[in-house]
Amino acid sequence: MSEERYAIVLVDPNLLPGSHLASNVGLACLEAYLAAHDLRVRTVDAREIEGCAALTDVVGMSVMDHSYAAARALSRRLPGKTVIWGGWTATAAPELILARNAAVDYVVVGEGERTLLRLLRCLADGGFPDTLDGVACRRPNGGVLLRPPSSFLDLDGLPIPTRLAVLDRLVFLELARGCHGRCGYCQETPRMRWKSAGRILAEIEHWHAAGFRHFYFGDANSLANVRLLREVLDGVEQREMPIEVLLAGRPDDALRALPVLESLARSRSPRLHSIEVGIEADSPGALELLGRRGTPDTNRRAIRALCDLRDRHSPGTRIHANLILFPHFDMSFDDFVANVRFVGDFRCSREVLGMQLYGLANTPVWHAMRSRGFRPDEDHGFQIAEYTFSDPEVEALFEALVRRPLAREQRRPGFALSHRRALQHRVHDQVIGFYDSGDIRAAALRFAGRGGAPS
Ligand code: B12
Ligand code: SF4
Repeated sequence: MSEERYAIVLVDPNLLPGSHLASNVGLACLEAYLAAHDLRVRTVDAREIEGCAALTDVVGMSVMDHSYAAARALSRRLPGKTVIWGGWTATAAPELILARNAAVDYVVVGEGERTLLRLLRCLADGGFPDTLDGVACRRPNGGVLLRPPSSFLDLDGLPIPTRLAVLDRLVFLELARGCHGRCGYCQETPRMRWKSAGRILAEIEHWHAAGFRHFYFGDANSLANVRLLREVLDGVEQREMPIEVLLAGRPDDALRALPVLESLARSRSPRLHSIEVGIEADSPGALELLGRRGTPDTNRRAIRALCDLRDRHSPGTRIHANLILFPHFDMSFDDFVANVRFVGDFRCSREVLGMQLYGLANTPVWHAMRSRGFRPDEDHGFQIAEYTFSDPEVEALFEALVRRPLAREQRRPGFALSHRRALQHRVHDQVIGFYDSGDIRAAALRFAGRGGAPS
């Protein structure tokens, strides 16, 4: 008797040495959706695909910048299969991907659930998906055909994601999709949609019944809809589910959500585990260069208020202020000094300190970088990470503080993410050193080998 075949095998191509497929929320949603439409699906990691490729004609890969090179190599090893890419990098650069990757047949752009189902049905019927929204493919006579998605999904209508939405006992729960932030360096679509409180509570009940207690209200926007957040937290309290929540949002949203956050900080069930706030930069100039709403004043008021809530009601809660030390190639030295002052004033955690801005494919920042002649790195989803700063003092400082030490680390055999993180910690220590010196500018200039008479 022949083994039953899969309509598609989904792959997370990101294979770190010694790792296994732990979690991927996108694939968790796709698995659940296809299964709900009676398709046989299997999800595997990069090592397992070789073993089960014979059981399917179609392989789907979830591609982000850090997994781009692995996805490309894997796709080449699947001759005779129909290869479909989806995910963030795929969505950002479908034309480039199809032009550079002969092994990729189709790219699904944006939300994958309905589009992938339609594409699989079309392929099973022997059709050519040139009329399907949200699919990019090669035209038979050359060139790429791209039909952007024409509508968004009703999030309440989607099935609850599978166990792949859980990483180390932490459940990643989508409250919304899209983001109205429109920051110039972000690939997120500006069209924002929310799940209803009832649906979110049903998901929490589902995972709670399965024994999970930690919930990441993810997607950078859990503070943006204050009424929804209140309804969800009240619902959790009424249902007496002893869970811990991790929240994320922008400073202005955190300020608007303060009353809700205050009652959450006071509550023992649900408990406020942590809040991650996107500061990104703490000078008006750098925020403007990033195309980011908000001001240093909102940044500071938000973090101060959150630290105050923590100190008064919930000492165990962690406040993460995400900041990019070198946030733009046209930044000034004063922008750097302002960032150091922020890190020092709030003793921001070294774990969330971003060292530099990355140009993500097809964002306004990326286009500006390209017009300067900075080169995309094809192995990292066309990201731009190598560039010079227009201010010579910033350039000298970046070279001494980040670029040269990072290059030295990367030359070591067995360079891994942990080495990068260790460097991030050393940079953080140095930043605190600049701050504690009492004259940030002079200390940083001295470090950069540019003299540095006190200003
Ligand atoms: C929660 C989160 C995390 C969590 C957990 C991620 C997880 N377990 O999946 C943690 C903290 C671990 C994490 C880590 C990282 N993350 Co993260 N993360 C997120 C965040 C905020 C939400 C992810 C999520 O739940 N999405 C909801 C799902 C449903 O959406 P989705 O993944 O896009 O999937 C849909 C479509 O893309 C598509 N699709 C996806 N795959 C496929 C495959 C096929 C075949 C098809 C057809 C369609 C398809 O269909 C899906 C359903 O509609 C996103 C931003 C966001 N809003 O998505 C960033 C984001 C995905 N992360 C990002 C990054 C950079 C990282 C890190 C590299 C950070 C770092 N420096 O370490 C690591 C990488 C870790 C790893 N190995 O994957 C970037 C990726 C950018 C890029 N272009 O690659 C994002 C977009 C944030 C950003 N704006 O920069 N992350
Ligand atoms: S607020 Fe965050 S998710 Fe929203 S557009 Fe800006 S960077 Fe992207």
